[in-house]
Parts: sequence; C-alpha cells; structure tokens
Amino acid sequence: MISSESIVKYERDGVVVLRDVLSPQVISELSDALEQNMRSPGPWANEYAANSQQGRFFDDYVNWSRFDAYKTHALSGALPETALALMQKTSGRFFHEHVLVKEAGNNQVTPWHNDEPYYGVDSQNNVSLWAPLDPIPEKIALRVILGSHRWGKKFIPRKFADQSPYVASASEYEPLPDSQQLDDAKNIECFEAMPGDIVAFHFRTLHSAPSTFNYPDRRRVVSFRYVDSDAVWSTRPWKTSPPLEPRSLKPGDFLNDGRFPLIKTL
Ligand SMILES: O=C(O)CCC(=O)C(=O)O
Repeated sequence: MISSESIVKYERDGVVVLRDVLSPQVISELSDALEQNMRSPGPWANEYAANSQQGRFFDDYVNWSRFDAYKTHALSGALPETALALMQKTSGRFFHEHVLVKEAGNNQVTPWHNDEPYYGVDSQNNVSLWAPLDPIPEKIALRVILGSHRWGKKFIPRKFADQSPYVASASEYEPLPDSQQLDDAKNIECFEAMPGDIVAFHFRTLHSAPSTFNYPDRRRVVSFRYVDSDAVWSTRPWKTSPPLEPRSLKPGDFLNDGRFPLIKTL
C-alpha cells in the first residue's frame, strides 16, 4: 500500500522514499543475482575505477533475462506494484534494471544528472525504484534536487567515469549547471535508507551520490525502471544508455516489444 501522501510527494518533488517495501527474502535473492552478475558481467558493464588503486565502481544493466531474481522481482510483486501506484496507472512497462556497486574506498562521486537524456525513450510518466541492498547512511546517501523534474530543461548527460559531458553542445539541450552550484542548491533532500526501502524518482529528477572513499563497506544498489504505456521509442543526439538497438521500433512508436515487458495491477 502506498499512501496518498507519498503519491502527492512523488508528483510534487519528483522523488519519495518508501520504507520496508522489499522483504529480506527479496533482498537476499537480488543480492545473490547481483553477485552472479558481477562474476558474469553483461556486454554493457562498466568498471569506472578500472585504472585506480581505489575501490571498484561497477555498473551493469539490462541483464534481467539472464538472472531470474531480477526478472521475477521486476515483473511481479512489490516493485511493479509500487511503480504502477506512483504512476497512478493500472498497466505500464518495465524498461530495465541497472546495478550500481561502489566498493569501500571508491573515490567516485556519481555526478549530478537526470536519466531521461541518457535513454532512448520519451516518457512523461515514469519511475526509477532505487533499491539498496546495503544500509545507506547519510554520508553516502542518494541526493535529489526536489522539483527538478518540473524544470522543463533538457540536459546534456555526463559520463560517470570522468564527469565530462557527452558532447559540448546539442540542439535543444543545455549543459548541466556546475556541480558545485548543484551541491549548493537549497532544496536538496538526502535519503538515508536500509535494505528493503526504496527511493523512487522520476527520469527528469536531478540526483547524485557521494563516493564511498571514507566509508568502510560496500554500497550495492539495483535501480528498477518503469514507464507508463504512453512511453515511446526515441533517439538522442548521442549513443543512448543503455545502448539498445531499435530493431523494429521507430521514433514515436509505443514500446510494443518483448524487451519492455508489460506490467499490470493484479
Ligand atoms: O546509485 C548511484 O550512484 C546513482 C544511481 C542513479 O543514477 C540511478 O539509479 O539513476
């Protein structure tokens, strides 16, 4: 059950934290899948700290067809139910899962960004469910600029490896404001969380996360991403992330494709 206050906050702020959504059993199954995923990365996995003596920052996505726990929990149970409740829809589509693992001592900040410009879909009504598998104290917590999903701006994405922009300029897109300026924004909310909690945010909401440089433990997260049925295939002025092929989809087509499974309320 998602409270009406949570839905109102999600619409207004573009983010809401929901407590105790996933059971210890689900967290354990996702953790096992993530360990298998790290042992057997997909073709689009990244090691952002590959040339560093610091802790690893691993990410990978769109592996749900290889690991049952990702698929099962993405398509049934608390995650899709939460996504549909926040989108206020009875059906929608699973877009993909994205794992982000910072090992202790990793010195990389996740740069301020919003997700929409990375993706090859256009969607007004959507949600990412950021599900930590480890305790997340304030010093390493996800940060979000409240209401930034309503700024009406399109930002040039940043590379996670070195924070540089994808391109210097692009028609209709603007560079992200300076990181320090965003760090100093007045309306930042920071989400301490425990395994089982979920931070839900809109694809247009600006977010960032600290490094784990002065933190003794790992920080493992799986973000499950959903769209409503109005989402359409799209292109960007750069290679999208994830770099999904169009196959039969043309810009403007609904995501009527097995890569984006339907989700429905029971
Ligand atoms: O966990 C992080 O460091 C960033 C997460 C993120 O950018 C996302 O889930 O969209």
